[in-house]
Amino acid sequence: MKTRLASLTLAASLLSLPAFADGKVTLKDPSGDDNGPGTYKYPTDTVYKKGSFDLTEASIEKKGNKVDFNLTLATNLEDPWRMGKGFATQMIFIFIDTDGKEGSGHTDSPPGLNVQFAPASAWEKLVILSPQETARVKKEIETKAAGLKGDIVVPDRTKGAGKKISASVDASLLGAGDPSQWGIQVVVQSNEGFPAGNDLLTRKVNEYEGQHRFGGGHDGECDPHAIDLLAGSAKGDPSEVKAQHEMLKYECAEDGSAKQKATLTMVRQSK
Ligand SMILES: [Ca+2]
Ligand SMILES: [Ca+2]
Ligand SMILES: [Ca+2]
Repeated sequence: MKTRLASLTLAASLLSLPAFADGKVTLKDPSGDDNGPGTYKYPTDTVYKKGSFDLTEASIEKKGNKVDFNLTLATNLEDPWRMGKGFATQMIFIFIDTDGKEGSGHTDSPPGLNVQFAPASAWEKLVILSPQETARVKKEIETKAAGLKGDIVVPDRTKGAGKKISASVDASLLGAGDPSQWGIQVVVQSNEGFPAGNDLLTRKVNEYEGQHRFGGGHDGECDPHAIDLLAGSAKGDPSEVKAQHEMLKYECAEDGSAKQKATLTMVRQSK
């Protein structure tokens, strides 16, 4: 009887512990899918070398009172524009659903991405990794995404080395919780120092690619300005390419506004 009770108690305590509650999550993405909904092309300038916007892994780990972010791309980072942070052309958006509750959080995104989130994937926090000065990124958020600014975190330092863009932020800025339990979406964009209109330092996708414009989309704002993102089970499986293309499906109205915006969902660490 005593043994049975003990094993029941053990079973109960195991059940209450979420699987993989180890403070760390590693999500993988297939390579070669840096084409948004399947049609996007890189700008023609040689600084946008092959693989520059191809995400292969996103790792988030809580260490003490810090949360470390490591994003791996398919090619070595370079700093052709002398930004001083070890990378230049990339800009990474990490959306975090900390509570997993339908309808809780933001379903919109900062201007320039042209995506929305499904209500079940509404986000609580967004971490932006940019090669721009932190002060500039914060000022852009202040003026262009005022309604979201309380939930956007810009790390004090972001650096690129090898194929990795890394940053660390105070865990308190991301609310409570264990990264292995979060819903996460990572959107790869390109750092644009001279953003058009109200775009938050993002590079436009047009119908035809140009020296500093992605192609294969639409000249209006109905197309998602997202080059790569996580999808499916985030294990790097080839099926995730199709899942990404599905997620980034969009429809344009005649005036170039969105008839149906691309709607993103979160991915989670597989149990
Ligand atoms: Ca990829
Ligand atoms: Ca466009
Ligand atoms: Ca992808």
